[in-house]
Amino acid sequence: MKIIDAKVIVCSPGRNFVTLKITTQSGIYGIGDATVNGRELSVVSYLEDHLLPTLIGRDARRIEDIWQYFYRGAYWRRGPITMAAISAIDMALWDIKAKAASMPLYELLGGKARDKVLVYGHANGINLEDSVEEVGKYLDKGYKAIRVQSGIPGLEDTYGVAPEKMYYEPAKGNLPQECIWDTHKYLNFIPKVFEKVRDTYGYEPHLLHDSHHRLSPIEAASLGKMLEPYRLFWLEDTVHAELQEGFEIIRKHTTTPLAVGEVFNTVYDCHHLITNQLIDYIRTTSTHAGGITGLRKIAALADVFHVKTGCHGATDISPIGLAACFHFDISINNFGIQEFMRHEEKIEEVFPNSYIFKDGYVTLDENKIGLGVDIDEQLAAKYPYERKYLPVNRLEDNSMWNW
Ligand code: GCO
Ligand code: MG
Repeated sequence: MKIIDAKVIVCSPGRNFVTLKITTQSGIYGIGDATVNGRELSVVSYLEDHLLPTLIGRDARRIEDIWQYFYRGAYWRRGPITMAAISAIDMALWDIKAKAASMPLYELLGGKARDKVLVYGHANGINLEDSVEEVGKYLDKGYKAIRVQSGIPGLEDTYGVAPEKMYYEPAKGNLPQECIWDTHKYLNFIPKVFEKVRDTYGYEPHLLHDSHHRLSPIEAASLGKMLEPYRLFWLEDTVHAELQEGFEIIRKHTTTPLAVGEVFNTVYDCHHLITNQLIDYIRTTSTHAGGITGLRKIAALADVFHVKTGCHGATDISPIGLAACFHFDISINNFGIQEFMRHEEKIEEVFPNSYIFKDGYVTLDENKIGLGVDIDEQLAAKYPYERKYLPVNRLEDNSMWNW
């Protein structure tokens, strides 16, 4: 099954996406997601200038070999750009293989290990009352798990909060927005949000929270401790995980479950945290950690060490990347939860898909072969690329901080 064509499609139906389409001699094609938010064109160049010329002519059936060729075959390996490019190739090849077998992809991954995939949505409020109200809306929609973020009194902009609510996307503007951060204000406020949410809705819904890399290990430990009474499903990205030994400090002090890894790209980024049981959920995702092949390697290691998966599924993961996550989620045993932010309608139109949300879970259409998602290229062409940046953070004294 010879690969005869591979092309990159960039579109911006509300936000930028990089899509790879691989076509084989038999006429079967597959698609993959290579979007890196705010750095899209670097992946386009890595694919077009370096990988695709060597992909043409290869046998599309040899997924592991092609993965290894691009992973081991690169002297300068790993990193988000390299791995997003490999991810897209990998996803497209799995899509082709499953289409050739006339099966939904999960069948090739061992079949369903569960009937449905637990997902969490995002309740974002500009203040405490607004956040509590938003949680109610998600409960009304049937969500069983909800991530809660809130504007912080005294801070103008807070990660995870925007007027668009359901379709929150932080990358905007022709130049990066500069936000001001203050950990003291944040730590004083966030426990009150969870206290109010639990007082209002009780302990049945799963609640999650993302600190988005802003704390030091001891601050993270203190937050985890303060949140213990509210029994979170997870506390995510408290610290930037570059210094992984820092997680030992957090772990020593709190029983709040910890999630990390949406910015990780390989099993080597997470093996210390996994093998030392310093985290409970690994957030690596299809689009950034080497596709289905990369994710399966990470999940297999995690399984041995009581770590479950919780794939990143923000709106910068296209419906193709999200579909790849769902097939992976449904087929492994140590699945924990899947992030599901939902895309705007015009994105859904460009990427017609077949995953179905109902009562807090996503199911996959058994009659759809491959990934069960496509790209409408004519429609995509109507939305050309727009340069957009993720924001940056400064502290109140104007020094740089993590966003
Ligand atoms: C999440 C993430 C996102 C990221 C975004 C960056 O947990 O969903 O933290 O909100 O900020 O994906 O591109
Ligand atoms: Mg996150």
